[in-house]
Amino acid sequence: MPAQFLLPAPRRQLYNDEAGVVLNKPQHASGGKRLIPTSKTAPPKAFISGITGQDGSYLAEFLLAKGYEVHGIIRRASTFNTDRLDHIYSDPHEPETALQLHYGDLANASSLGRLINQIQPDEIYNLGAQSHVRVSFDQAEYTADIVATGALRLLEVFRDHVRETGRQPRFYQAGSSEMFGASRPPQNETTPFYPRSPYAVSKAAAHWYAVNQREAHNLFICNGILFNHESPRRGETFVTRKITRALGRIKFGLQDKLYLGNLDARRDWGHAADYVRAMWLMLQQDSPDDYVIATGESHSVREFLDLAASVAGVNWRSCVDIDPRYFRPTEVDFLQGDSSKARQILGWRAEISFEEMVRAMVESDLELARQERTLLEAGHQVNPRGRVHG
Ligand code: NAP
Ligand code: F7E
Repeated sequence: MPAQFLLPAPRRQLYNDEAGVVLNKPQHASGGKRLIPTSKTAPPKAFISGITGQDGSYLAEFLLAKGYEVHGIIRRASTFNTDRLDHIYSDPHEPETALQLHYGDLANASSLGRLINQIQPDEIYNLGAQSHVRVSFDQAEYTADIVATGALRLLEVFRDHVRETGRQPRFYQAGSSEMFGASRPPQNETTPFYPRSPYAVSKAAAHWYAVNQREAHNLFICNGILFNHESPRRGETFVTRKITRALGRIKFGLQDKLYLGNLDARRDWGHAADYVRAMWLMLQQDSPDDYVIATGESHSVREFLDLAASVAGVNWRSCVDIDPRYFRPTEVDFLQGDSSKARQILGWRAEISFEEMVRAMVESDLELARQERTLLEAGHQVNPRGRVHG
């Protein structure tokens, strides 16, 4: 369904011209309780960069269910890029549309500033990123521009907005366990960063920009340090989805081989639906802080493959080949998070187990493959998706 985009009309004057710039002390400095929702009639508003991604779609769903008005930025693309949102998107001409999409890009600060000033969000979630670690070795400068400088652009817009309006919105920065890189597991908030890719270096820079803005300007900014989280909506070039997608197609006779890289790497894999709840919880606290979000369990890529293949009923040893192109120049060998702080302060814990997540992903990709097979058998031509390597 073609998506249409709407710029909402400004609801009230942005700047207090009579009084000049309003400099209210941020609420968190006095340990006050959360202000939003501001009234019984006005729903809280969230602004999400990266709304078309895996996490953005789960977060949008989560916030809509909580009664938020959700605004997301999408990039102009020559093909539709709102697949993950189509089920919650409604025509903006309909009254009371709670999800609104706007063109925007983390490379373009002035448009971000206009949007934040027009929307006046209560919560800003910066999830936008070139998020593929392997790709970041090929596109280091671009990755730095979007992941590190892009975060800084949005933080600067946020800071100006607070200063100029006296409003007290809150900011979530999507940090990553990749920042720990070569540091020994288990990793928690006190573990030193030792990034092993341009992506991880950029995320570490974004993390410190966020910490510095919080301390320098007394702003409500939280860094979530999230370990890997997956779902049936995971991008198809990340290893988990690459595996489940291929197993589905192999099962239905649509492909023969799956080429992978390092099967020994270990990751702490959770489910994205659990992890977006943690993002929101961070912004509901009295004071801003940084939190590790993880299951505490670690599995190798081989273990993931074993389990997924047994759910799919495929003998992976006969169809998986190792292709060195998927090795990384510098690998992150072992991630296992310790999220005791989030458990104690946020009351957060992962509710979906590793086994449940793998099963959900495999079943969803078996269904996709079944659809493809059915179309082929009915004589339709089907162009398989995902010809790009990753
Ligand atoms: P994802 O599926 O790759 O989504 C990334 C999102 O960022 C997409 O909406 C993408 O838009 C958008 N984006 C890319 N470049 C942009 C730009 N220049 N301006 C604005 N938006 C841009 O990633 P995810 O898995 O949902 O992850 C969400 C965030 O959490 C990312 O920052 C990621 O680095 C971080 N993170 C993820 C994990 C994980 O395991 N999933 C763990 C830790 C941290 P298009 O759809 O147009 O490409
Ligand atoms: O790789 C190995 C690969 O690309 C996981 C991003 O969301 O999580 C993600 O980054 C492991 C690595 O995710 C293939 O070498 C083997 O050791 O699924 P991945 P990632 O690099 O951990 C973090 C937390 C983020 O923040 C990132 O945004 O799997 N692996 N064979 C492979 N990986 C891929 N992609 N493809 C393979 O064929």
